[in-house]
Amino acid sequence: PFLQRLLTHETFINGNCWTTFIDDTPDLFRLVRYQNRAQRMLGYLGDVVVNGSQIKGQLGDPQLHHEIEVPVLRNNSDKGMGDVSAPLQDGWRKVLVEEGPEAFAKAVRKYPGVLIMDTTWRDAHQSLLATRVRTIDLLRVAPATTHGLANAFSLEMWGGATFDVAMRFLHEDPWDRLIKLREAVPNIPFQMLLRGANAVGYTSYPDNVVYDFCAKAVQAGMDIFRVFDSLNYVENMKLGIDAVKKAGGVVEAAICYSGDVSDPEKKKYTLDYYLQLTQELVNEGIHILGIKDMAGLLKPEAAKMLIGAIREKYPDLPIHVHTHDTAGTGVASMLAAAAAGADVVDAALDSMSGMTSQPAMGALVAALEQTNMGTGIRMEDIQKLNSYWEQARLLYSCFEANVKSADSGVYDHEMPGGQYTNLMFQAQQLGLGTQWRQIKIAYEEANQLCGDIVKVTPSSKVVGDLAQFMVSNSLTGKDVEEKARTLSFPTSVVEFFQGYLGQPVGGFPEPLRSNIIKELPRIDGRPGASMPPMDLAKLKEELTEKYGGSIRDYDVLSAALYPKVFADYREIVQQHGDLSVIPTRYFLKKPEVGEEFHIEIETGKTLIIKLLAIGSIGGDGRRDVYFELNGEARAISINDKS
Ligand code: 3PY
Ligand code: ZN
Repeated sequence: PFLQRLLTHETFINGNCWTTFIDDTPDLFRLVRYQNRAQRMLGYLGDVVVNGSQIKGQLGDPQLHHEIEVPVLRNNSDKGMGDVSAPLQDGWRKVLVEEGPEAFAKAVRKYPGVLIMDTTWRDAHQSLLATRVRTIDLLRVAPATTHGLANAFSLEMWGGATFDVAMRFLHEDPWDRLIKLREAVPNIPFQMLLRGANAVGYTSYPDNVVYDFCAKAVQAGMDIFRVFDSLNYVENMKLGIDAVKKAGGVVEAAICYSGDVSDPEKKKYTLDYYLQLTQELVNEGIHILGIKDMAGLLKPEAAKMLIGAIREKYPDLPIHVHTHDTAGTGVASMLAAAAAGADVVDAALDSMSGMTSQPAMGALVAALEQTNMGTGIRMEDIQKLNSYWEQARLLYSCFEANVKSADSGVYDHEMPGGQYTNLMFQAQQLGLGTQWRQIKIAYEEANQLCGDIVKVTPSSKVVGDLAQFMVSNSLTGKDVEEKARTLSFPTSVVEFFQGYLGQPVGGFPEPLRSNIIKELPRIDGRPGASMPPMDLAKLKEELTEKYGGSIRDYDVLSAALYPKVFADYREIVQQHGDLSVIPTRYFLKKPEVGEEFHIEIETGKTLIIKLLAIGSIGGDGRRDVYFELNGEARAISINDKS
């Protein structure tokens, strides 16, 4: 095609071809690059045709066989929502951008109703669909969302597991997701989950990495950071809080909720404990207090007690409550929280809600409408957005964890929503599916062995790993205590007991700690405090040398947080280009022969592709796959792995 283009070029035909012609005709090179890009992408599609999708965790094919229909919302001009074909500028983000985090927090506190954070773009799919929702499907619903959820407090759309899963399993860039969505959604604040000193990772990082990460996140479009620590260890949180503040973001410092404040028998995580913790966070000058009920343990009465007590003591502090609907109490608990003085509560669009995800937005909004705590979100818009997510749920059906019902057993095992589906799925894959019940029992025991800790990423991984270790080695809690010196525990467990995550409430249980870590070093303060800063400038040089000049500061952070995951991701990009633009149906499943589909590789540049035929296998174990690409036939040779 390059030659063809050259030979048919007007200048060339007219014989005016001098040596600088090629330099003066950059179109030719753009063409080559573009052809190259298309070819590399066909390599991916061809591989899916021959070998099936290799996306980890995928079981079967998507159940949706057409493009998701994008909803069209009705004009809402009395709210300033005029032309629904363009993004809306009005919303809470305007207050934040124009007046800054303090004024934003004050305005939220003053709002007469209750505001909603929509978790559909982060926690909901992390909890139901293994975090597998791709940027392309978020971008498609973004225009409707800017209007439908214009009065939402925020959209949770980044952080938690989305960062590494994007690179690791979806082969796409998490920063691009943030940047592109920001452009599409100028009016609703974006919120992310920041694991304090663990940032978006599973371990502690040097302080400068956390600072730089937050600064770059704000630069790319992040607004509100829910900062937590997986052990409620305030020293770790202080770092995250300071990093967000310096970056200019809104600090929502979150208490992770464990136990049951309404149960006098539960003595560890009491109302007094949470009030004391709130005071410590307030001392840090936070903008908003988050109550992060990651497992869905906050029963309605407990919500009333906890939020009521904090509201009374801190009348000016905005309170934002998060829960999971694992036991089925989500809506009731959020209503109780709102009645007790919460300013913001979390929900997910109906078809992405329930069970291990957040409570249903429609139910919550409808219930709040009957009170004087309206959310400013129209029910009809929820229905329209919901129709998109109903279809998306089918598109991603191959990542469903198959949770079919509520589980009030969560009050005993206390598994966070995201981990529940994950562990259930892993148990099935490891052939331990029938022993799922055993895993839950072991999880409860493992938690007690660790000292009844707060369980949320990454501390929940420690308990989960220990539970799986116990089940696969047929060990009871008592066995673990007795044989601890001779057992070879998972690394995460050993490191937890060494103190690599921080200090748990009430300290480490002894003699178990000493028996597990033996002579290994102990960290008795904040783990990051003893880490030397990472030389990010040097890392950038190394990456640039390896990958060329396209390395951005964002990439440096991806590599700093996840060196191996980033390297693997880059390798796939070198091989196939940016795969995030492939529509999900063709990313996960081969097209039918003769089926035509489109890939917009950049604005205004679309590949029109058709699968023509699949060749027979050659002696070298390879097959040719024939595509039509923008009207031209292309053959791609693919190694048949079957
Ligand atoms: C995460 O850290 O990813 C969580 O979702 C915790 O709830
Ligand atoms: Zn959550």
